Amino acid sequence: MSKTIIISNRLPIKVQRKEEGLAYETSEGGLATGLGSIYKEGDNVWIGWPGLSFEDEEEEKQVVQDLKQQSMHPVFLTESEIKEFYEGFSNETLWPSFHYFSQYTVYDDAYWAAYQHVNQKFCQAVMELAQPGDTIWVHDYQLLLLPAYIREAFPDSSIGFFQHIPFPSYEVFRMLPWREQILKGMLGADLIGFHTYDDARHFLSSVSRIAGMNTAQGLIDNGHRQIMVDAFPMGIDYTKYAQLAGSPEMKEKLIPYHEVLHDQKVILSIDRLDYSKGIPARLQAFELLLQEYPEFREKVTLFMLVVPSRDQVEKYKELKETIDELVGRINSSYRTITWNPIQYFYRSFPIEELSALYTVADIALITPMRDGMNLVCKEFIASKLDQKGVLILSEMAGASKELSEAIIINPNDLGQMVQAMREAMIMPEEEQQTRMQHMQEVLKRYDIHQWVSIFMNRLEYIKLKQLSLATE
Ligand code: GDG
Repeated sequence: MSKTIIISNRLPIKVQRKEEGLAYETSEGGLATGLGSIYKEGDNVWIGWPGLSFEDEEEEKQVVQDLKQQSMHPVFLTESEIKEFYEGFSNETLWPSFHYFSQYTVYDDAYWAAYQHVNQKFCQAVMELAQPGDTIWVHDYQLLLLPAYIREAFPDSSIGFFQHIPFPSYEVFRMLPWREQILKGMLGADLIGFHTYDDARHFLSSVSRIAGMNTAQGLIDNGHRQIMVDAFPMGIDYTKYAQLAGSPEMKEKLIPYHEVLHDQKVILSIDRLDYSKGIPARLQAFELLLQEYPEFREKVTLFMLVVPSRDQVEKYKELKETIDELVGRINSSYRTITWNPIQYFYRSFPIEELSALYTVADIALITPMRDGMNLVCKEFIASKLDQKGVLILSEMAGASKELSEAIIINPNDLGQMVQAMREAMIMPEEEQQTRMQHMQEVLKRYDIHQWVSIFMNRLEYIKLKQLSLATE
């Protein structure tokens, strides 16, 4: 019986070391939910890094056994691999480059060597568990070389690859010294998916110009196999967010918010700490709003959640300082005894609290400089049971391609962001509801379960097509 293997850098689990031993908490992330119905079935398995370094081989053996019960298989990384493969090549080379922050890109051969080595390590784990004919789905930019490594070991297997972050234009991608090896790595897959057609188009253009392959109609012929490239915009677990927002506990959760906020409008901003998310420009635009439209002072509060992330990396430390300074400056300039313009939190919240914020917010201000998709804006929409609320969304987020009823802005245009906030503050409820209804329909129809099933069906289709071409 063939099985399905999912591979991502991180396993959908958090491991914690407690006094009584190791504790495992399953992730509530969208991908884990969507793939839950797959990896937990039969012999299927999810391979990935459990996110901690362990003390000795005994402890590692324990982790292998514990995770096996939950259909997971760990790949252990050493301290230096975490530094060079994960923080290094993945987050200091590929991440900035693919998000069009080329000036931040670190070009380091040692990072590249570690990246190749760890991708091989993941391949070893696959080889231990896979049989020829299995279906394998590799996720994201940390594992771009893995499809080709697996292909070498199992030439006939079905391999899908999905990239969760943007794929940059050829002119940006070509700057990477390892561009050709990266493309060849990805081309080990049979189906290569991105969030948007633009990402897919950029990838195809790099394949044609760097690898010299024919890419007509999103199909690549590498001389042995036909490889399909397409857009699969990722959805969310819509029902989960709608149910959370409508749960009986939610009313109670909202009481303290209403006590503090009275009749103020709430603008919500939620992101991981990352320069790609455009947080400083968003703060500057909010400051301009208060400066240019004094009538909004004491009438609006910005709830800004920044979730700690990668704060060992220098660029992220600097960003945190910039945000702290901006928030301090704006609050100290405009606050009154009864009003604080920005409620700023630098920590993560339980999902129920997040849902309360989505429910209470009048406006979601999502203005990344670049974002593969952005799920926060979709979760906000799913939480709006009364369909009141306005989404302001950057045109640089993949989600803007689907959510055309949002107020779409260019995150580099502060003036436009100020006008968008003003428009959102005074938008009639009827208009809010019409826009929200359209966006909800799109997200309900194309949720995370649909996304998984469409990708898997397409992978099956291209595999059958390859077979029929081979027998022609
Ligand atoms: C990458 C791409 C693409 C946030 N704060 C808390 C919390 N979250 C959850 C949100 C949402 C998720 O984290 C963030 O998802 P995003 O899509 O916004 O961003 P990335 O993490 O950068 O993810 C991105 C995504 O992959 C999927 O393909 O959309 O473009 O960069 O689900 O709800 N969850 C909890 N507490 C928090 O404080 N529990």
